[in-house]
Amino acid sequence: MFPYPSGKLHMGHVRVYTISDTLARYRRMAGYQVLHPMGWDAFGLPAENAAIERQVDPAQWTASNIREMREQLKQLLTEFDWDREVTTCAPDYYRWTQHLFLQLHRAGLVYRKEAMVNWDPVDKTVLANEQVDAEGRSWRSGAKVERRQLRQWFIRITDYAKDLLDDIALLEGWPERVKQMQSNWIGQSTGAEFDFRLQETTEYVEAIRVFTSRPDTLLGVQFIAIAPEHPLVDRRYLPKDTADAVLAFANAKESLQRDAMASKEGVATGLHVVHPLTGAPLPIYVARYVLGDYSTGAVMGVPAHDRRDAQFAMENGIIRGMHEARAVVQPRDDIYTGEGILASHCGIYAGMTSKEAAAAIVRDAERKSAGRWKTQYRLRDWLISRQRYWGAPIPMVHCPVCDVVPVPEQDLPVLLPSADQLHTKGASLAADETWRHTTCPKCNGPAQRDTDTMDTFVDSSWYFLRFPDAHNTERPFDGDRVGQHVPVDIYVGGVEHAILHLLYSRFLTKFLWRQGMLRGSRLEAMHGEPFQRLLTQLDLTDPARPVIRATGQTPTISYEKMSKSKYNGVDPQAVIERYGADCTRLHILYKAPPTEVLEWEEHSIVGMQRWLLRLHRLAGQLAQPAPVPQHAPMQPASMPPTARGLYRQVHETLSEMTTTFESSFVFNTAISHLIKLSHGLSGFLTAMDPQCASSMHLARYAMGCLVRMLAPFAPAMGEELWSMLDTSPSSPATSSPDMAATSSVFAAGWPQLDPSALQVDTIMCVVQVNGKLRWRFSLPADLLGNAEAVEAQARACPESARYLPASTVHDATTASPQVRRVIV
Ligand code: ANZ
Ligand code: ZN
Repeated sequence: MFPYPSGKLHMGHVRVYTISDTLARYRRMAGYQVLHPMGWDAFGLPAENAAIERQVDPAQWTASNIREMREQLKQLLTEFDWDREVTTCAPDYYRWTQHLFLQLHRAGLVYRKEAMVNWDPVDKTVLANEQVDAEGRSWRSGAKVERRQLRQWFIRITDYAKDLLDDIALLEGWPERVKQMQSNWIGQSTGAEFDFRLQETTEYVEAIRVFTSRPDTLLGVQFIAIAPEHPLVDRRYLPKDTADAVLAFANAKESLQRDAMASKEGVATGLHVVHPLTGAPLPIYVARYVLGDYSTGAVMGVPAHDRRDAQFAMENGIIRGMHEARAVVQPRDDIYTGEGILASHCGIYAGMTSKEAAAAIVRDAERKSAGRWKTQYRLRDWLISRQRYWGAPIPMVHCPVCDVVPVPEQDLPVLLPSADQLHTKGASLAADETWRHTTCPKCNGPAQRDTDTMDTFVDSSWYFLRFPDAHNTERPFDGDRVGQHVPVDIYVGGVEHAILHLLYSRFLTKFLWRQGMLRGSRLEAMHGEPFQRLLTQLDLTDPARPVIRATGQTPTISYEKMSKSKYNGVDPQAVIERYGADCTRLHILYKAPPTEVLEWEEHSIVGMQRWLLRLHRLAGQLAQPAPVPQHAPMQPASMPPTARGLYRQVHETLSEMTTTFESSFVFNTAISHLIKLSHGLSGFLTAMDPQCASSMHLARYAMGCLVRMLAPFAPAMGEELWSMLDTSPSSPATSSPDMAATSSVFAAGWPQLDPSALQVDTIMCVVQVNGKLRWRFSLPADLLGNAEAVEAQARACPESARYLPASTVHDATTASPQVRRVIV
């Protein structure tokens, strides 16, 4: 995930980019072609605020931040494809963001609608929620912020709700938790909708539609509650004697703050609906607990079975008790939210179970065209308008004659005006009258540009698709070319993006794939999903707690969030300068697996530094004027036991490392295996005869493997040690990128695994009699799988006389490759 160019790398960045760099380096060593790109999520509010505070141009501020952070990433020894660098605030990028906006518009997925925003009446600008302080004042002008309805641009992501939900099943390489978060955010809810016809006829509104997850409770409806934003809340439709009070209630600022406390507040409209099945009249209330932007913005009030409805009904005197209001039989005169048997006063539905009743009720309502089954999603359409300067301008023109007209493709990009106005007139493009003024692309008459810019989530919803074709000047990318590269094999980033960024990227990629703008067989198989594997770093807002496996207890944990704000002086640059990039990289991966919280303990980085020094000494001991051996001196079977032990350890480590890089990503354990291997090698060196050529050969071979396994984590040390091992005059003493490729450890490739090294001679067997573990014995490995021979071996043990009289051996399954279980 590309970073926001705030100006300085923080430790969170260091972790993410060390992981991706380590993976990329491993893959390259293993023979893959790797596209490991980098870019900048460069539009957005912080740059604009910094610009206003410092009286600079946000473009310059951003560019200098990018320069600094690019340097820092290089100091971290990350190897990115800098020639594919993508910067979202560059016109040759945002031109394509605007192009994609127009594609969405053409496909009918963009529309304008009124929405509520924070309005600063002094600066005459819209404020983000973060710019309004606790007293509701503007951070900048200090003015009391107003809530205003403004026309805003939306993307109809809800059209994709079902696909976005269903296709989560295809995301096998994603963490379960992230998938759960995606699924909850989309929030599918199944139930029915019912239409309640208005009793008092109004010309415009005929019926109020509600969504309910409990159609079986339709017979218990006592009132209808609508949101303050509901279209019925309009002077034209309201009775004269209630209109003032209803409008005053609905327009009060508090009516938009929905919290639990507000649930009982409401006002009667004086209007009524007719129950679709019984014909009974029911009052309509405007209620604060009804959300204007969920489903239809209206609910059927069932006090006997819903707590909020009950609270509202009691408070507003709609019912006296629950008895007459219940639909489902309940044990006490109380609110009962479960399912049950329909109550005796429910006519033909009495006695049915909730399920049967729901089916019958929906069927009957359907016959009267007053109801139907309905699947509802919590997901809202994506509000992308920002009344801010530092973003991609929305490529639309407002003409008094032709209405809203898209900017023609050949006129893209709609460039941002200069930032001069920003310091004097406020942060919205609306302040720049010269820029605003334009001609209509349709009728050539005078017209106005749209002054909104796009949410930066639009910029970041497609940047990864630009990397494989970063210099395309004709299109955002070539659909076939990029279709070869997506889904992205591994996407590494913070879990704070687990919802919105991933959802928007999934949506946009699916859209492009469905439109035929992206084509590829893997994409086909993944239904246009953008990311095959997702590797997320835990954020401290995460409520999940680790559990100690052995005891099942929750450990006491202390941690500090590593963000810019709570950063406690851990400046990666200072750490890199002090300990070196290799040590910093190793340390950050060693301290915790990527999905867990990282606690920064600078003092423990010293241990890592010492280990690297020890490796340096080892390489010095093993230096010879000869190439680093690629193979062991002889077959493992003919090695003496200590040599064989070292050889096995090399390959066990190699096998662990490969699994780590390919699938588990548990880098801390991988690094501890490397450390153990270095201890094994030191021990072997101390014990071996320095004159023995084949021992020396093996030791150098082992060190060569160790160095190659270290290199993805610690690239500089990897190169250094590799060059030390071979001191022949023809080979360079040190390596640098422009030297012959063969001198680099990365060109040496990933070591080859020798499976025969992993073979073991004996296997530990446990004997379990009637569920009790009785004894262990060691079994010759070649008897594995031969149940009779295993049983014979078990019976030959002295313990068998006591525990295994004449019982039959039931099972001789393998519990693990190392432990054989004999169950009696
Ligand atoms: C009647 C009823 C009876 C309800 C009952 C629940 C229990 P989920 O499952 O989260 O989708 N509802 C519908 N639209 C609403 C809105 N705009 N604002 C607030 N509440 C709304 O929730 C669906 C339930 O939430 C609906 O089912 C409705 O209350 C309420 F025993 O209808 B129910
Ligand atoms: Zn026009």
